[in-house]
Amino acid sequence: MAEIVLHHVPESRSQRVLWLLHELGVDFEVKAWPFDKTLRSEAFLALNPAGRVPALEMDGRSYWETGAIIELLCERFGRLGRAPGEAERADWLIWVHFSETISQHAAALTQSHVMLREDWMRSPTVMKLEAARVGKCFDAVEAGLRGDWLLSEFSAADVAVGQAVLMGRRFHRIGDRPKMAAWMARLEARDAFKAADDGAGLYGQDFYEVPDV
Ligand SMILES: N[C@@H](CCC(=O)N[C@@H](CS)C(=O)NCC(=O)O)C(=O)O
Repeated sequence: MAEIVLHHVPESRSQRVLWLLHELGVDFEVKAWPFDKTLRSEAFLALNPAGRVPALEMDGRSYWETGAIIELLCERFGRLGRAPGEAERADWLIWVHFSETISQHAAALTQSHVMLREDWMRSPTVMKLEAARVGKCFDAVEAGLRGDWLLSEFSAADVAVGQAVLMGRRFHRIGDRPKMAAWMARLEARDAFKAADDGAGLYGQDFYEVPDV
């Protein structure tokens, strides 16, 4: 078995770690899990007691929480992070963890649009609000982009926020945010992005319209 094993559900937050591992150019294996009760099995809970992906086996233990895994991998491989004391450290941390803010809205919308099958189970008002909040997050990305990347050079912050935007743009279009649209095109042109594009997973549609309320 490889020294690093990523426990992964396609198109979920674990794609963020998959993409980063490809960017880092390290050897790893992927163990794919279905997005169902299997994540509550004893075998999976031993990897992440919260029953969520990603989980990453490395150095004889399992790590969980995407932001923590991103920090650990960048420290371990000495690339794509910003170490304490470096000028862009604070901004790097902010963007890496801001990806979770976007993901929380995308996760709520995924639950409403994809997981809850009956109309009575979902709240159109909440769905509309959550989609609008994805848009507010996109505004922050548009405002934060001053050059080609979120920081002065490409970093794991671009991977983190870029993958969160992939999830978020299923519910709110990038629209008239030209810097963000060009940045996403740059990200999607990267070999590591293409290598982490693992096909169908959580979603059956490219875009889910906001309910008319
Ligand atoms: N904050 C956590 C969230 C992890 C998370 O909720 N992952 C979702 C997939 S995107 C999941 O595994 N959900 C399974 C469930 O809620 O049962 C992280 O970033 O690792």
